[in-house]
Amino acid sequence: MDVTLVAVPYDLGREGVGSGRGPTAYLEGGAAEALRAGGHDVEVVTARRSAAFGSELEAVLDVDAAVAALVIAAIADGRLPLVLAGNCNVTLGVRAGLLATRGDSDPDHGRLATIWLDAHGDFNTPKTTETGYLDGMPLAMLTGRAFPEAWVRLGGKPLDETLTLHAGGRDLDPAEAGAMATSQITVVSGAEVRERGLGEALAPALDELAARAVDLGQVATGRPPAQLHVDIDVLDPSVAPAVGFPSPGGLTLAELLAAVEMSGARFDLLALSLTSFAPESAGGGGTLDCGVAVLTTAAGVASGFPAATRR
Ligand SMILES: [Mn+2]
Repeated sequence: MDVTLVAVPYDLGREGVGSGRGPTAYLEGGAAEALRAGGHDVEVVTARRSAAFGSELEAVLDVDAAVAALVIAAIADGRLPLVLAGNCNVTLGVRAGLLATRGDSDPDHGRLATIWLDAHGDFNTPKTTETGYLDGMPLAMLTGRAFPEAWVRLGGKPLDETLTLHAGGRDLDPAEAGAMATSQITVVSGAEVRERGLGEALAPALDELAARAVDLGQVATGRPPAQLHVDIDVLDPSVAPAVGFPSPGGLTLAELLAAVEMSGARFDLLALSLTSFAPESAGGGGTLDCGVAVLTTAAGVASGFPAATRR
């Protein structure tokens, strides 16, 4: 598989601070080399904000527009975009890029599903947030509930909630949790994973999501397309502690890699966004290794190699 690593060294539009250092740390820690060792051709590009920092929202969307352009270029070259980002808002830019490569008349345009693995809901809106923290809202932005003007700025359109799966969540604000529970998003909570095991909890939810995506396409051939979002804080802090908002009760690394493989078995994975690694926090090295394992696993399943034959 030809892979483009898209580095997005920003934390809410601010360059090289906090989790904005994560992408560079992955690259300096051997992410490209690990992918090459797996047989992939790797190019590395970096997203850059085009204008001076104004408001946080404008800076985020500026970065997302740059990400979209790099995703479009990667897809045009037949490459898989693996996006390393400080925070989760970057997934809007990935979606905008993917949609732009397809065009409004393509039936796949409407059935691009999103699988979102995250300790947090990321589903706050300006009305439900208790802190105003913008990166508590990216899934709500993706689905058009928060700052719908983002889709005017980026092009494309919001994600259909029925094509959205959120898994591994365990740290949601009360109003945010209520909004997610009454939404049409398929939710597999971290508690469900703990109680039932990952396979039992996630497989039927992924099956349903894939069936809905196929139904929405006019031609139900092949696997439906999806973008995969992995906030590395979906892992338990005992495994990946170097994140901004660690939350206990998370996945093991084996469970996360299995979730990536289960997603790849049911969907044509078009892009990955990997977020929230804060390398200067304690435990940075172990967290880095986890993220690199996510990258190599995602590239492997997107290549269609069965897990058993990958090295
Ligand atoms: Mn997140």
